[in-house]
Amino acid sequence: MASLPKPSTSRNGADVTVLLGSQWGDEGKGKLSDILSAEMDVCARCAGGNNAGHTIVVNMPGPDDKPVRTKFDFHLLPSGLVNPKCVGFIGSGVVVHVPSFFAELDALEKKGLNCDGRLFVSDRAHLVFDFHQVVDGLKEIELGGSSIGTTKKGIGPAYSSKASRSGLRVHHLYDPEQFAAKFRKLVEGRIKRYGHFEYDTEGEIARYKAFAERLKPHIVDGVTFIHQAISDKRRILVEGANALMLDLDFGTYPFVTSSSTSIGGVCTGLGIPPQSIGEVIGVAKAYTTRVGGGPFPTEQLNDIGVHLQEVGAEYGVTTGRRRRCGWLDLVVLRYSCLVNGYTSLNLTKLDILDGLEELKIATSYRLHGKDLQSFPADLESLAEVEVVYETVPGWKEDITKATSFEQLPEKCKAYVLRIEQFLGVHIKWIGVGAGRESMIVR
Ligand code: 2SA
Ligand code: GDP
Ligand code: MG
Repeated sequence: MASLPKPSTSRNGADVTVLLGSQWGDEGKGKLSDILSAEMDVCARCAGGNNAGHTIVVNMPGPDDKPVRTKFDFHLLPSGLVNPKCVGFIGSGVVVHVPSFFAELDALEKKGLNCDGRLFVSDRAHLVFDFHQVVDGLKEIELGGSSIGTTKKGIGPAYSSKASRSGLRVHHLYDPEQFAAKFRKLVEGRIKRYGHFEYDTEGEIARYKAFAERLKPHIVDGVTFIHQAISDKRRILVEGANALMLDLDFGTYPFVTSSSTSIGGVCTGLGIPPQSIGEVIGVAKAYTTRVGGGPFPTEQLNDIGVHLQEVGAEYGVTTGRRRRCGWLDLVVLRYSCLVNGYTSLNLTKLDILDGLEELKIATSYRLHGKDLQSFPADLESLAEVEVVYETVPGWKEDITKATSFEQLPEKCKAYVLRIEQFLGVHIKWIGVGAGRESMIVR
């Protein structure tokens, strides 16, 4: 791999670099987050919870100092923690399931990653409880055929508690009486709404008393923490979870997650002003995938879809679900660029297209014989659009060993340049394999 430059100079001299998913998630954000975090002091999460799944493949020192290929799956914790000098921060906009927090932390430590003194959680972050996960499942059953296809991690119900102003935040753990009273009320409310479900309310209250002690060293005033880091000129990477098309406002509602996964969520989820943000990097897969329900205009329910799914190993990192697959959709990406204002892009999994005879790229949508001028809000329209494709030749060569753009086959370069030209955003990184070393920097 060519040596990585520091993230390029930002638009306004600001130091916070943001990395966001530009499609429906699983673009490979974790991998770039890991690479950039080698140069960062802090890697922060601002939205979502342990619904996210980021896989990172790195060489860890093994016995006799021989490198051992190691796979890390991150869900709630920031992926940057793979780098021993990087501090992880879970911001106020994240919803935290404390048992999963510790399970993930323990799993990392088992694989040789010591996170002592370098993982912090905002006291304003909301808590996800097991009853939220039960309710997530019950809501999906209630929706029947039109279910969202959630991860059942309780994300929607936890953000509902937050929005309805009855949620519990991390700081509530340290006022046991208030915590117990609010907790009982919350559970009662859910039982009233969804009918009786088995739940050991008092047992949970006791369990959280113990969790509170163990969590204490990790808790900080989230606003002070991040502003101190900014004024100390720390290099900060914000790692987006999920993606623009799953954003509560700008995604394919209601087939979305329940947080702001777009650029706005960075400010609201960390408590920082927009002028502190410099680079905004969009991560885009060279084709498209989606987990869960909802319209997907370029989906390929045929051999191509199966090929992408199998060669790309497209399975959910959190739930193991098969991901739906289709051609690259530039209508989605243009909309994504508009909302998030990417300053550069990382095109990932280009190697998965190796060997395909020809490739299709969606360049516009038509509805009832007319070109659509923008991405439709209405899902019924989205489900009906006719996709206009450009067909380009594929390449036969294996690109997984390429270390520079120049080494890529001509047809592969043309594919990258067509995307760049259409979107008008520089493709600075190109992923050609799962490992940390398989990243071309332009
Ligand atoms: P939720 O659980 O309420 O956030 O689900 C709502 C929708 O958001 C989608 N969603 C995701 N899409 C892609 N990847 C996600 N993370 C995991 C991964 C997914 C997995 O990295 O593979 O393991 O299944 C993720 N998390 C939420 C979800 O599919 C719903 O469409
Ligand atoms: P995230 O949620 O955006 O972090 O992405 P996921 O980790 O859920 O899914 C991306 C998958 O693709 C992971 O298994 C990565 O190891 C893998 N991956 C990332 N970039 C590349 C790439 O350029 N090529 C290949 N072959 N795999 C990649
Ligand atoms: Mg993922």
